Parts: sequence; C-alpha cells; structure tokens
Amino acid sequence: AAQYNHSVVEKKWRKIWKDHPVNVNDGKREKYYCLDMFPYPSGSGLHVGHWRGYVISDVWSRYQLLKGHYVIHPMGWDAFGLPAENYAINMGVHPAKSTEENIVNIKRQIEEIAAIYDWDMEVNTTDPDYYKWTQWIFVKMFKEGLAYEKEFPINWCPSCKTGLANEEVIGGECERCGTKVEKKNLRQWMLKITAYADRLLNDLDKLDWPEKVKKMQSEWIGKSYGAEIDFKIDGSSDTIKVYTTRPDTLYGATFMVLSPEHALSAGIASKENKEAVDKYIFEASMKSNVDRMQSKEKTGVFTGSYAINPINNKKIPIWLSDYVLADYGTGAIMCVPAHDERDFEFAKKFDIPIVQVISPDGKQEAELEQAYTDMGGVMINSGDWNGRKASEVKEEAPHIMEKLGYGKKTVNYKIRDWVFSRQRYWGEPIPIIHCPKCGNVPVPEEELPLLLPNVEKYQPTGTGESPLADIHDWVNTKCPVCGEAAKRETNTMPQWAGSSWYFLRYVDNHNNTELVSKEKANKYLPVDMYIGGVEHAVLHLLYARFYTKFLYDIGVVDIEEPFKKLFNQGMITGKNGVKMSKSKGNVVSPDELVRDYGCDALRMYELFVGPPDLDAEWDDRGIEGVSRFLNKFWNLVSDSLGKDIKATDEMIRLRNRLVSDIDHRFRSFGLNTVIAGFMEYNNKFIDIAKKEGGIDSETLKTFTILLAPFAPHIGEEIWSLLGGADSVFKQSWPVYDEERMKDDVLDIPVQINGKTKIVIKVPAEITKDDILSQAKKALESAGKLDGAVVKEIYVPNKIVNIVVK
Ligand code: ANZ
Ligand code: ZN
Repeated sequence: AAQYNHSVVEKKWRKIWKDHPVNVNDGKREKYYCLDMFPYPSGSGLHVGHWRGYVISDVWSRYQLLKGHYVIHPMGWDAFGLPAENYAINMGVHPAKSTEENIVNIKRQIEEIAAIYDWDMEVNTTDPDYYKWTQWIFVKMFKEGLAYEKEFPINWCPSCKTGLANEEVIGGECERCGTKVEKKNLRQWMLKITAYADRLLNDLDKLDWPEKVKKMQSEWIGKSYGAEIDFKIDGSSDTIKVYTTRPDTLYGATFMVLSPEHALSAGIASKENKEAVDKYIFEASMKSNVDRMQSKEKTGVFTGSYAINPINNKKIPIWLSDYVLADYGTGAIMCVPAHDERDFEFAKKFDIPIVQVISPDGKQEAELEQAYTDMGGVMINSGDWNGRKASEVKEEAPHIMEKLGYGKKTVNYKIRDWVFSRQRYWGEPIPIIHCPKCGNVPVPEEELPLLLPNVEKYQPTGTGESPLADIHDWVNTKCPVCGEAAKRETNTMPQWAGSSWYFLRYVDNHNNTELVSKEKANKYLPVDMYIGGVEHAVLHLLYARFYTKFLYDIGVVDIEEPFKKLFNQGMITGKNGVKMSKSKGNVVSPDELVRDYGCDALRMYELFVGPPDLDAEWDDRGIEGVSRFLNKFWNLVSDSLGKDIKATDEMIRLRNRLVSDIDHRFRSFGLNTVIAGFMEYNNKFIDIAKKEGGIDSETLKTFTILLAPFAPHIGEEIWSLLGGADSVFKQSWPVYDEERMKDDVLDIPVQINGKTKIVIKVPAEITKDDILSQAKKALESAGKLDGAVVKEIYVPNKIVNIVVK
C-alpha cells in the first residue's frame, strides 16, 4: 500500500474545507460556544507554545461538532494597547499600519493550525465599527454614574509613561515592562466596579471554573466584616475613625497608627515632633503600595499626640507608619500588638506596651513570644467581657459600640474602582467633552464612533497627557448641549476595554444598530467553554464579568455571567521549564515541524506532551512517536481495504471498549490520555489484523471518527477511503454498547483423566493459569478431586483435563 503523504493529503483537505465548511449552522442543532482568549497581534509570530491553546480549543470544538452541536468558534484581534503601540514605536511605523500587517501575518499562521474558526465572525478591537460599541458602553456607564473623574495618586509606569490599574501592577512592577511602578497625582477616569463587588463575589458560585481562579477573584474582591470605631484625640475636637475586623480586641488597643496620607497626619504632630513627621510623610509618598506592604523592617514616627481608647478611656499614643495604607478601610488603625503580627512587630521595635486580651484557656501568658492571632479563645484583661468566648464577643461588640455611640458594624472590600484612563495614543478615545458651562458631557450616541485622529507623533509625552492633547483642531470642539466652545477628553481607554465584551460581538459582528441583537444574544450566549491562560485570572476575567453584568442591567443581554466553563491550559516551556519567548532565544517554530511531519502530527504532539492543564517541556523528538502512530493506523486501514473483512467478536468487543475509553477520557479533558489510548488500541488492532487478515470497516470507521478531532486531515482522507459518505465531521460521535464490551462467556467441560466431571463458565479471554486454577477449585468444592495431580491440560476454548494418580 502507498505510504501516507501528509503534504498532499493536507493540502487537498484544506481546499475542500474552504469550499465546503464542516461546521454549518443549519438552525436545528443546539449551539455550543467554544471561545479562545483572542490574541493581540504582535509582530513576533506564533511558536509551538501558542499552538497548544488553539489546538485544545479546536479539538474540543470538533468533539462538540461530532456530538451534534453547531459550534460557535470565532477568532479576533485584541489590537489596541501598549504592546501594539510599543512595537510600532520601536519599528518606526504607525500603530495602525503595523497592527494591520501583524493581523495579516498572525492570521496566516493561525490558519496553519487548521482550526474550524468561523472567520465571518472575526472582530478587531481597533476597527471603528467595533470600538464604536466600546465607546457606547462607556457612555452608558457614564449616564448610569458608573464612570467618573477623580484626581488622586495612581500607579504610574515611568517607562510606559502611563497610569496603570491596580490589577496591572504585579509585585510593585508594571505588568507589561517590569519597571518599578511609581505614584503620580493625575486626573483619571474611573469605573465603579466596586458597585458590583457583591454580585461579582456571589455569582462565582454559579461558575464551573477552576477553584484556583475563583479563589483569586474572591480574594481580589476581598470582602470582610468588621467595625468602624471612633477614637477621640486627646485635647482636640477631632476624632479618628478606624476600620477593624477584630472589634473584640478593643481592650488590647495600646496605640494607633495613621497612614502618612491620612487627612489628619500632617496636622496632628506636636511642635517637637513636627519636623520628623513631615519628613516621614514625604518619604512615604515616594514608595508604592507593594513596597510598603512588603518592606521587611517596620518604620514609623511618633506624632506626640494621644487618642482615647473609648472602651477604657486610656490614653494611647498616635503614630504614623507606612504599613497602614491610605486607601483601605479608613486609612487609620487601632493597634493590638498582642493579636496582630504587624502591630506586634511595631510595638516590639518602638517599645510600646503589649496587652493580651485573648488566651486559649483564659489564663494570662507570662510574655507573648509572638502575636496570638487565633480566633479561638477566651477574653482576658477586658473588663466585663472577661471569661467569654472571643468569637461571641466579636459578633456582639459592634452592637455594643453602636449603643454607646462610638462604633458600628461595617463591611469592607479590598477591590478598588478601576482606573480606566491611559495617557497613550493607541486606544479608544474616551467619548467625553469638557464644557466650561455644562461640565462633562458625553459625545451623543449617534455620533459614535469618535474616531481616533491621525497624529504625527504618537510617542507618549510623559507629561501625564496623551499625545491627543497636541491635536488642537481635534481637541477643540463644541459642547453638544450648549454649543459653546469646549474641549475633548484626550485620555484613551486601557486595552482591557475592548476585550471586556468581544465575546458578545462575535455572534452579531456586522450589526450596525446594536451592540448585539437580543435575538442573537439569546440564541448563542453565553460562552459554554472558555480556553486560555491562567494569567488572566483577575484582570480580564473580572472585567469581562463586570461588563456583562452591566450590560445585563441596562437590558442589552439576558445573561449575567459570560463564561460558563473555564479551562486554563498549561504553558509549553523550553528546556528546563523556561518560558518560551523570543527574548529567551528558546522559541521553537511550528513551520519545519509541519513541513516534516504534517499539521496533524504537530496537533497531536501538542497534546501528547502532557496533561493540558499543566506546563510541559517541549522536545522536538517526541513528535516522531505520534507520526509513527499515524502511519501505522494508515497502514492498518490500507491493508484492510477491499478485503471485506467480517467483524469478529473480538473486533466488536475492542471497538466498543475503544469508544468507551476515548469518550471517558475526552469528557474529563484528559486529551493526552486520549492520544495514548489511540496508540494502545491501534497496536491491539494490528495484532488482530495479523491473525484475521485485516479489520472490518465499521471498526475502522469508528476509530477514524474518534481520531478526526485531533488529526482532521488524515481523518477525512481515511474516512473517504473507507467509503464514508460526506465529511467525517458530518458523522455523529460513536456510542458504545456496554454489553458488547464484555468478554464472551464459554462453557468449558472439566475432565479428570479424560472423563467429564463438571462444566464451568469462564470468560473467553481467560488465561491458561486462571482457568486451570478455577477448574481445580471447582472440582475440589464438588468433592471430585482425589489423588495427586500429575498433569494439567487446557485446550483453548474447548476443554480442561486434569490427570491424577
Ligand atoms: C485591630 C486588629 C486586631 C486587627 C487584631 C487585626 C487583628 P482585612 O482582613 O484584610 O480586612 N487594617 C485596617 N485598615 C488598614 C489599612 N488601611 N492598612 C493596613 N492595615 C489595615 O484586615 C483588616 C485589619 O487590617 C484591621 O483589623 C486592621 O487591623 C488592619 F488582633 O484592627 B485590625
Ligand atoms: Zn456646554
């Protein structure tokens, strides 16, 4: 038989699929929406690591197709934002031009994967027909009071010369370029994501997502219950409000700390302490939040002033320290060194009294070695709370304080409103006009999109204003309300704006009058399976949930959650687990592998390298094994063709087991084990074919359908060789018959010295050892075995004969 020629076969099927797509919406089949996280079109091209996620989603999509679904499997481009702009600046070309070129290039490379993307659904976030709706959402949020302006110190990347959202600062560094983030006071546009904090938290329960990702989101939202307590300042009419999660420890509050930015900090110092306090405030302003949280050694300064602990009227010193953050809680804390680690450290360093108020057994410890942070225990040194359980007092204390008029129960969140403006060129212009008379006025909806104007210089200015500020005839406009001279907002949106809702647009991407029609939204949403990297756990995935909820609230969609199921694929790494990247010089290009082994072999190898959710080290040599398997299966089919082999029981049994095994492994997303299964079963069939001259065509067809999602080209080719009608992808996913998976049962006569004594039932595939021991046991329990056994004979499938003396 002819050797398998992947390049001829793959070319042939690419052409046929182009003319006859395999995934068509006939209006009858149930939809299945399988979404990839869309890429930003960088100039550096795809490597084998990028392939993995796309192969996983394609294999899954084709599986759903064979299961009878109409599969929505779109692709598009997240093309605004810093990467595209930085690339453009480095290469000296306009971002619009480089983005367009990059899209052409990356699309060509993605097509090499042979995925069933529906290119009619393609979206591009930089296309005015698309960003019209990104701007429209902003205008709607503005009208609902969810987009607002605020001046405050934000995270500033001095290298990217732009402000960053909290989510974009990782370990104190810019998520994009790794530069240390600074603070800068800037006027910003904010989105009130905090208004959705509770819904974003509660609805996590509804999602079939990896627990790890849900946990990260819930910690990011960071809901906690506690109390706000007012402390009077001694000799002043001012009070300091603190937020605490441990109101039960109030008797142990032996000092207070304000954040250096607290409204009272600058004025609270006594004469003698003023200079030191001012110096401390200045130094703190130069540090980022993360630096402050992580700094090893506690720093601080005494203000010289005192507060009154409201529960026992004791005078306690007020300090400033940068371990208290300005923008969490109230920016001021009561310090209980006996029960909080940070406070303990601080008290030790500055020699402040430590009063234990909870102990495991109600007894005072001689001296605490470290803070006792356990919630369990009994109150001590706490007036009439003594002897009670701390957990009870914790619940009750806020109500007592409320009655006495110095505290109340509160809820707090870690999540902050979203800093939504960027001082960069390559983004959606924020559609707001600043009118001296009317204030901030949105661009009228019918005038959207507000086009990003062409500029000569798109490099960041570093002044805190975007390059758009220099285009005077664009900036100067008329107020849409009063008609007077007014100025356009010159900040642009962050990259996340376009990616927060793109999955809604795919299903109705040509709609000129609506973001998405209700009809299509209800038919095709939500996303059933979302596949992408785990690095988006709190950024994109949280923003997309927020946008979806907002669009639900204003009646655009009827879903409250965008992504039912989420799968995070592991990374492909170079040698020794190093991330594959151009800068590391360890990139493996798919091109030669496709040329030498074919697209099918590379697709399968991408999955065979390991469990899809774990990182896997790439080694080119492994692809040989997959390629060998494909050739062996090809040869098995070739050798069986035209022989009209009748299915034996053994073939039928193995076929049913194959279907069952593959289906179970598929369903649990064990894609690497599916491929291992193909290899095992193929070898078993090859052994049978040696005996029987080949394998029956129904079995081979079944195998081919199972294989096709992984190796679509060879799947189609073999399907047509086997005389299958239409495309292999128009078939249905095979089902198995539990009964026919079982071994046949045989009645075997058991003889002693040639005379039949009993008959036993055994499976057809029983081994010689097993049947002999079963036969002897059966004889014994029937009391028929006496004398010493001298010989044991098994004639397969026929008879057992035991010779005794
Ligand atoms: C007294 C106390 C006693 C506290 C104790 C803890 C243990 P979470 O759970 O993260 O919400 N805190 C409050 N505002 C702060 C700020 N702006 N910067 C730094 N720390 C702040 O943490 C709440 C606890 O963190 C609060 O409860 C407060 O310390 C501190 F045995 O108050 B606690
Ligand atoms: Zn006006």
